[in-house]
Formats: sequence, C-alpha cells, structure tokens
Amino acid sequence: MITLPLLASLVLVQDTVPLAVIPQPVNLTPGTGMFTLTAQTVIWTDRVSARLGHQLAELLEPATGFPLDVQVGGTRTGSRISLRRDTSLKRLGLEGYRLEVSPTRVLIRAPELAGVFYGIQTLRQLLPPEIFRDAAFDGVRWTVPAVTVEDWPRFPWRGGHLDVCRHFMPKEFVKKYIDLLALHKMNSFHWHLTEDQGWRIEITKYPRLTDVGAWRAQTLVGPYTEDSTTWVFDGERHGGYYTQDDIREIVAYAKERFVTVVPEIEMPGHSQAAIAAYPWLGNTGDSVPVLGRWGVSANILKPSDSTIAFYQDVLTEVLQLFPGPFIHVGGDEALKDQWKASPWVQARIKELGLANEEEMQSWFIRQMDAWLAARGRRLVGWDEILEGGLAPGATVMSWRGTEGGIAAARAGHDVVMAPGSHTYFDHYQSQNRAAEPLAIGGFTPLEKAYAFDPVPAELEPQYRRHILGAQGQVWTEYIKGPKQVEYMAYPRMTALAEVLWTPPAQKNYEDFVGRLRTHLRRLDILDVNYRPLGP
Ligand code: TNX
Repeated sequence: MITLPLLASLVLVQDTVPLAVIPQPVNLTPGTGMFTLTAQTVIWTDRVSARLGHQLAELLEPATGFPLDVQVGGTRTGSRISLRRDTSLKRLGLEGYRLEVSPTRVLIRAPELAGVFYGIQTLRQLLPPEIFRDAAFDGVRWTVPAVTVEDWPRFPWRGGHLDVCRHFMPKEFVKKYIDLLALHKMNSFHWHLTEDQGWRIEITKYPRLTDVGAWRAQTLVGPYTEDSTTWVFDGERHGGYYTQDDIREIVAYAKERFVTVVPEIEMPGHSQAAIAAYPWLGNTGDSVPVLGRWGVSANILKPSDSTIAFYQDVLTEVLQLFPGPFIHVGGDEALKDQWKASPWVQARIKELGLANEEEMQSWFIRQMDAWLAARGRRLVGWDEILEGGLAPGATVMSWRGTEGGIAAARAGHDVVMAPGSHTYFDHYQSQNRAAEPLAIGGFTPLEKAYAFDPVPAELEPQYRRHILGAQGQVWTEYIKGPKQVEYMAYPRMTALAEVLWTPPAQKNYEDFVGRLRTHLRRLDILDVNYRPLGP
C-alpha cells in the first residue's frame, strides 16, 4: 500500500527533473528555489504583448484548469507572469528574449514580440511535461525552477517542409505540424503545394487545376522502380486540396505562432497535374493523367508566353494569400527531353538568343523572378535553378548536397541548406529497414541529423552571412498520412531545431539525447507518433 507521505514525494519528483529545453538556450543560469503557478497567478502584459498574454493563458488553462487573469497595464503585485517588449534589449536581435524566473514571478522580455513568443515556448518546457495535456490534471504541482535565460537563434531561416501532393494531408494536421515547429522555435513552413501527382491549392481563375489536377485515379503500390512492367496500382482515387479560405486560416494560424508560410508552386518540371488540367501548358498538347507513380515525369511546361502568363495569374492569387517575403517556384528535376524534341521550343531558344535547354529553364525562372521582384517579393528555388544561370534575385535551396548552396553564396545569393544527406526526413532512420515502414531509401539517423552544420567548412567567411539557415524535408511518396509524417519527422526535427538555434560550440549529442528523453514525454502527451529512440 502506498502511504500518503510517499505519494507526496512522488508528486514532488517533478521538482528535481533536470532542465530539458529543446533547442538548448544560449545562456541558461539556474537560480535557487522555484516559482509555483496557481489559480491566483496573474498574467501581466504591456499593451503590445496583450495578445501573447491571452495566448499564454490559453496554453496554460487546459492542463492546469486555471482560468488565469490577463491584466494589460496597471500595477504588478503578487504571483505573476509578466510579458513585456523591451527595446533596451536590442542586442538580443529580432527573435531573442530574456526570461527570469524567481519564486515570486516569471518575467519575459524581448526587443520584439517574436522573442516574447519564444520566451513563452521555453517557459512551457520548464513546466512539468503534463502542462501539454488538454484536460485538467491535478497530479503535479505547476512549478518552474528559478532560472535566468538569455537566448537568441543562430539562423533566421529555421524551416520545416511538408509535401502534401504525393499524399494529401488534412488541414487540421497541417496546423498541428506548424504548432510543433513553433514549439521548437522553428519559424518557417515550406508548403509544397503542386506536383505531378496532385495540385493542392484552389486558384479561382483556373478551376480545373483542382477539379482535375487535385485527383489521381490510382497510386503505385510498393517501391518505385523505373521498370514499368513491375508497376502495380491500387485502383483507388486519391486527392484533395485546400480552398483559399483554408489557406487563409492556416496562414493566420501560423502567423500567431511566428511561423511564415512559404508556398511552393513548381515550374517548369513536376507540373504534370497542371498539364492534366490544361493540356496546352504542355509541349505535346496530349492529354495526360495526374501521375499515379513516383519518380520524375517527362512532362514539362511549354515555355510559351501563355504559360508564363498562366503561372503569373496563379502567382497573383498566391501573393494575395501568402504575405511572406518568399515564394518558392520549384525548379528541380525538370527533364528537358520534350524541349529537345520540340521544334517549337528549339525555335524559341533561338529566338530568345539562348544557348541550350538549361538556359531556357533559366529564362523561365527569370520571368518569375522579375515579376515577383516588381511586386516586392523574393523568389526561392531548388538548386537546379543555378544551371543555365541564376536569376538575379533568386535565393537557392540546396538539396543535392551543399555544393549548389556554396556556389550561390559565393555569387552573392542567399541560401537555405536542405541537403538530402542530413535534412531529408523521408529517409530511413535505421539500418534495420525491415523493422521500419517502407521509405524512399537513405539512412539519416537522429545523430546524423544532429551533426549537420548548415555552414559548410569550405565556405569562405565573407560569404557565410548568405546562409540563411536550413530546412527539414518531408516528401510523402511513401508517407500516406499524418501519423507517418510524425514518425518520420520526429524526433529528427527536434535535432534540426537545435542545429538551427544553438551555437555550435554548445551542441552536445549526449546532452541532447538526455533532454530529449524528457521532451519525448511532452510529445507523447501531444499525441505525436515519433520514432522511439534506438538503432
Ligand atoms: C527529389 S528534393 C525531389 C522530390 C522527391 C524527393 C524524394 C527535390 C527538390 N525533388 O520531388 O520527393 O527527391 O526524396
């Protein structure tokens, strides 16, 4: 039988749990004693932080059952959590914050509101993991160890990518994915919205993009090989898309969490779903189906003025939905065979004074770059956009290793590192493939994801400022739904979050795994289907 004093000490075990914040803060100094959150605690904010005060109250209420008072302005006394913008802390940068916890109060100050938000994320991780429950729980005391934290990120682009084309992901899950990014102080969501296998964004001017392009008749079963005689299809219609209203909702949801959404509209390759909807976008004029298999498609957009105009119309609607600075136009894996075979394209190449098909692709991307720049936006594309000459305003996302990123940085362009070797979370996490769900290949265990450095050693110091950061990719050919996305993305995304936030000299894999063990309890409570630790 458990006696009462023993129960009490069990409850108190929480008080001795080591600090387990991911990503590891830059400076963290433990103090003495602890703050205890009670129903009497008041959340005090200045005027500009009022929204964040209410957001914090909403985060704390479900598990604690405390409907905490949010007081904007006025005097501060008693047990309180204070949130305040403090321009004297400018040295902490656009996203940094200072968090002080003493037995009487919690104080979060930051030069910008993003920092206040990140201070709140750290505070959540200093509370018992049960704070993440979504119904009242009275099995713990809601304590926060006394501590002083000064913290800011290493990189401004801390991204997570999600392919919703190979398999459609419901809106509610997209929000959860964003929520998880924000919990790990990630600030960019790359939403891969168009593909050979599906077009997922409503464009009111061109309804067939979703009427036709969002649906495929069948999907390949099992692993893809180039030998078409081995292909077996499931015969099941698959698809879905986001209405413009859905998108506005998700973008607003992300904004409240200081996450910028970067939409990707692929061109000129990976566009078969668009060609299925409007065959004149293609080179042959033939009708093609929305692709039901993986691998690269031979279908590529016809580089005509009407195709350019069509895609600029699409981007016009995209710009209205996505207020962020960056628009991703793909550019990867565009097979040029149809361009080589087309007399029309060959004449076009000559007429434009271009040397070859690579320059034709660069011309295509340049039309978009200039068009976006004229509207105050920035183009980002996969590293193939370097071939045939980089558009003047382009930012490069380097996926085929880091070489493309290095070349772009040396040419004075900004870069987001996304190499397959370290940041492709569709790759296997174990060498024991039989024990894992079917994946595309590769081997990227947690330790390798953690070891990644977005700044290549060979990049000369004067170009390093062009490395904006990095991004984790979740391509979904073999990932059929949300639970499997979580399995592939977590815990590797937590490792990447630390890569992107914590100074390299402070990274330590053993220490990270120690904190991760506590952190996984949080993810359990949040119902994240992460892959358990182990080989
Ligand atoms: C290459 S990465 C692609 C994607 C695939 C991925 C699979 C990139 C820019 N293109 O279309 O889904 O490999 O890992």
